[in-house]
Amino acid sequence: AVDLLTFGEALVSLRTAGPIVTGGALTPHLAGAEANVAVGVARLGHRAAFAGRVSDDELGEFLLRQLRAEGVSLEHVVRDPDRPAGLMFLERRTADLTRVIYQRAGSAGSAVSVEDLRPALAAGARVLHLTGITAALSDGAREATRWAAVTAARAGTLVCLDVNHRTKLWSRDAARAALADIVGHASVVVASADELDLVGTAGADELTVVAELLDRGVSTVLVKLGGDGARAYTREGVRQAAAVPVTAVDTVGAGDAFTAGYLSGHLDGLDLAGRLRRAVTLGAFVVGGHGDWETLPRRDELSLLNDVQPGSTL
Ligand code: KDG
Repeated sequence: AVDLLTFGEALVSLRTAGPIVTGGALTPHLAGAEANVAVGVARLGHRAAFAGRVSDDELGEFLLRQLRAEGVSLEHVVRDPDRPAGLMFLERRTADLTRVIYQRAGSAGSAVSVEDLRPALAAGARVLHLTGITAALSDGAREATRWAAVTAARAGTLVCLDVNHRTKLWSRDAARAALADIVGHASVVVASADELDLVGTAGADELTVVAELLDRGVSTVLVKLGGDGARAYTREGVRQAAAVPVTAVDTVGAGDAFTAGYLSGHLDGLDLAGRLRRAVTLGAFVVGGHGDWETLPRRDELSLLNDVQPGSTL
C-alpha cells in the first residue's frame, strides 16, 4: 500500500506572461489539483500514487513524464486512446490577476470511472485525497469520486476532501448537492472560507458548517485563509496558524501545497500544530515562486524559509 493515493484530471496548463489576445509564448506545465498534491507529498519522501485517465498521446506522455520525474507512482493510470488531454490556459492578465480558460470538456481525465479505480483502491493506501474538481467533471467522475470515498473509508483509509470549488465547472448548488454524498465519508475536509457552505447548509456561517461536519463524523475541518494562514477545527476546539510571510508572486497551487503539507504531517504522525505548520510552510513555498508545484520543498528544504528576508542569498 502507498502512503497517499489520489486521482483526478492531470491537466496541461499553458501559461502566458501577459494577455492571451496579444499573443506570445505559452509554456506547458503539469497541473491539476490532485497531481499537485501528489507531487507535494512525494517531494517530502512519502510514497504517492496518482490514478485516473490520461490521454494516450504526446500530451498524456508529457503529463506522466512530469509525475514520474517527481517520484509519483503511476501504476494504476489508465490510458485513453479516444479522448484528448484537458487543457488549461493560465493568462497572466496583470501582476495581480490571473485568468483561467479551460478546454477540458470530454477529456480523458473527465471520463474516469469506478472500474478504472478498482485496482488502485484494492491495492490500498493510508490516505485517499479527493477534490470537488473531479466530482464536477462528469456524472461518471462524480460517481467514481463518491465510490472511492465510500470504499476507502470502509477499508480504514483516511479520506481527505478538498472542496476546491471551480466556478467555471459548475454552480454552487450543483457542487453542494454532489459533495453532500461524499463529505460524510471524509475524515479531513479542506475549504477556503467562501467554499465552506458547499459542504453544509447553503449560506450558513463557518461555525455552523463546522458543527454540521463534526456531527457527520469529519474529524478535522481545515479553513484556508490565504495570507492570514489557516484555522483547524476538531472536536477539541479550534487552532489557528499564521501564514509564513513571503513575497507572493503566484498563488495558483497554494491550496494544494497546503493540503500536501497537512497530509505529509499526518503521515509523519505530527500533532495538529505540526501538521498545520507544515501545511502553511508548503503553501508559502508555492506562493513565493512561479508554477503550481515547481517550487515545493524537498524534505531537506523544509526549514529554508525560516528567517528569510526579501532578497536573501544563501
Ligand atoms: O489548484 C490549482 C489548480 O487550480 C490547477 O492546477 C488546475 O486543477 C485545476 C483546476 O481544475 O482548476
